Amino acid sequence: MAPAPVARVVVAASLATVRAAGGAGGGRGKGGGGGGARGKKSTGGGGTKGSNKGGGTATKKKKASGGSDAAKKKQPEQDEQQQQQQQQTAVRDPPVNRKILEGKFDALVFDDSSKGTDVFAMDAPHVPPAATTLEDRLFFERKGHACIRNVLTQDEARSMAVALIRETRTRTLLAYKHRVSVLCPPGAVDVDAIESEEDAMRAIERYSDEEVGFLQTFNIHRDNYVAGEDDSSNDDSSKNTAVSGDSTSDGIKECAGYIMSRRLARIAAELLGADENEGDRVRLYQSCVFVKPPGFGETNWHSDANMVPLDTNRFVTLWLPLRPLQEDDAALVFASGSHRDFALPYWHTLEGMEDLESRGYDIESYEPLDLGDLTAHAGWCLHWSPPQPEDAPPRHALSVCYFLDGARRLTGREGHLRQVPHEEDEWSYGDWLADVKAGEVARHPALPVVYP
Ligand SMILES: O=C(O)CCC(=O)C(=O)O
Repeated sequence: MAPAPVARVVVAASLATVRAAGGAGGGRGKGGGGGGARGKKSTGGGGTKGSNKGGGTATKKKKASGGSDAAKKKQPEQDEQQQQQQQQTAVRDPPVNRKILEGKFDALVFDDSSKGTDVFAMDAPHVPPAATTLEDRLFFERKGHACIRNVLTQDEARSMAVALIRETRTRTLLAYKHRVSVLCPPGAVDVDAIESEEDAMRAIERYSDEEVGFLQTFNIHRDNYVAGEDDSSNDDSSKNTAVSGDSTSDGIKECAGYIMSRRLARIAAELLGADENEGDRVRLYQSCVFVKPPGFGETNWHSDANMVPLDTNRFVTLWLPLRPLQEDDAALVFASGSHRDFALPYWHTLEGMEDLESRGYDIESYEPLDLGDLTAHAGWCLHWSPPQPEDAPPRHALSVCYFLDGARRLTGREGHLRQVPHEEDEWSYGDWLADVKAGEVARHPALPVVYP
């Protein structure tokens, strides 16, 4: 049975933030606008999931300090030029980080059979009901989100949390570098030269007006492919120099097992309406561990599909807290029905979606959440997360995205801004984008079938 969501007291603040951050326009971490160009803060539309300095209010605080006067004067011009270049490139073809791609999947023979694991048994007697009820599915269809509890036993969830948090910690510097790459204007900072978290925060303080809302560690399960006996192909500098020596091949494999589990994928399959008898298959799009340390800012209103270079509505994200979350912790908050609001992205440009308040969405969330519970949201469902309180422990969550096999890579035709994905997740889709031509069905080792 679908648990009733909790209408949040944050309604006013969150809608104000919708206005400021621009709602569905960008990614979760940075005010984007205009087709996801980087380096320019949105001014009332097109926001990203990142976070605006000023945390949770409608007013974005301008940065008080940072950078020499000369640098400050030069910056807007550079920003504008870079943004224009970026948009031109983006319209032709979404950008790809070739550096990350090179060699990564060379060793993998891709036969497209299911790579889903049974690390969480599918039929053991102790297993709580892992699949969804009809009510869950109807609820999800109407609202665009749902909460499914006890998907994992406490023991299963705890083992998964320990493994994921351990591997995520070894990638903390990498996650800070990612924030720099998302929040700072292109070319402003040499991300490879960032050697510490402090370096990263200084760069963000200097070059960005946004506050850091979270740290993102992408696709630990994909590292599995390169962390075995032969690491020779794994020579990408920006990524791997930031992974500390504590990361182990066994640790990565364990995480990959959890992320690619068929128990989780089955829930996604049911919410996506996949019909096994019709040969429907579910692909893993991306996994991400989101960390919100105490005092980190909000996750902007955004929809995940806005960052996905695929032509599909059949996309779902499962979000699992890696410790029990209380009312004060930063869980996800959803704008109910927003996934069906076809007119929102249709009539509004990415920069002009400031009209959300008048659209009358119910704002709902599900805390408290226990270990083993998850929330699910549809690709186009707007969601947000408040800042993590200063006096609370860090909030870790695993987010796993799936799509129904058959989706095509967006064509990115000129003038069709909606077809150019926001770049926040480029480090993730850069692994496969160049191998799948525009308009082709997205099938690639980096997008493995995980169900059935
Ligand atoms: O955990 C967060 O703060 C953001 C997660 C999110 O936006 C997602 O999983 O889609």
